[in-house]
Amino acid sequence: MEREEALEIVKAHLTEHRYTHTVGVMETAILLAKKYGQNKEKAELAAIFHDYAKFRPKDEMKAILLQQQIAVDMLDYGDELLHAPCGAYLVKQEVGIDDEEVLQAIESHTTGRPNMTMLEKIIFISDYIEPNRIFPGVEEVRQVTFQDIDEGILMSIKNTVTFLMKKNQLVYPGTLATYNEMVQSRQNKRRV
Ligand code: DGI
Ligand code: FE
Ligand code: FE
Repeated sequence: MEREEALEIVKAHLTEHRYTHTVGVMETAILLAKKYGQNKEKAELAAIFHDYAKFRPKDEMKAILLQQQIAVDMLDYGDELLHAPCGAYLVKQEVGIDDEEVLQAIESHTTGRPNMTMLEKIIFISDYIEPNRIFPGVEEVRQVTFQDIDEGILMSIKNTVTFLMKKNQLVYPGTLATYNEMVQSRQNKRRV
């Protein structure tokens, strides 16, 4: 699918603000795909559709996850998580995207998952550092990500978990599983 067609499809599902964010994620994901030797078209497609389900009614998303038995463990950890697995399901059903690597990157874009592919890592961190994101510390994560993507992802997870804890919000265990696996793989790399 061409970029313009994909953008036009997703635009109808998003607010102006969220569309601007999506274009930022797309541009960042393409830069990171170049930097880390990944397929630019896949990165572009996953980025464009990563927040496809962001504005679906929560009840509709919960019903889909239960019916399809996808990511049901997320249902107890807050509605913000649901658009990621739901988005992967809906872009397959409604848009006809069937590239499993692309769908996986959409599915894991909010919480990550252990042993992410490089494409998943690129979408996960592009969502966090795209140019329209402005919060304390984001510039440092941007710089680090272009040196060492794993380090950038670890920084972003630490920030997110700290942010959730400060607000007494639940932390999805899968987010911590992502964190733990990345720390372990970094330790293993250093031991070699
Ligand atoms: O969809 P975006 O806003 O672009 O970004 P996102 O898909 O990373 O979603 C961010 C939201 O998800 C934000 O409100 C915090 C929430 N979130 C991220 N990780 C976790 C989480 N919420 C819970 N409960 N647990 C998590 O581990
Ligand atoms: Fe999202
Ligand atoms: Fe996003």
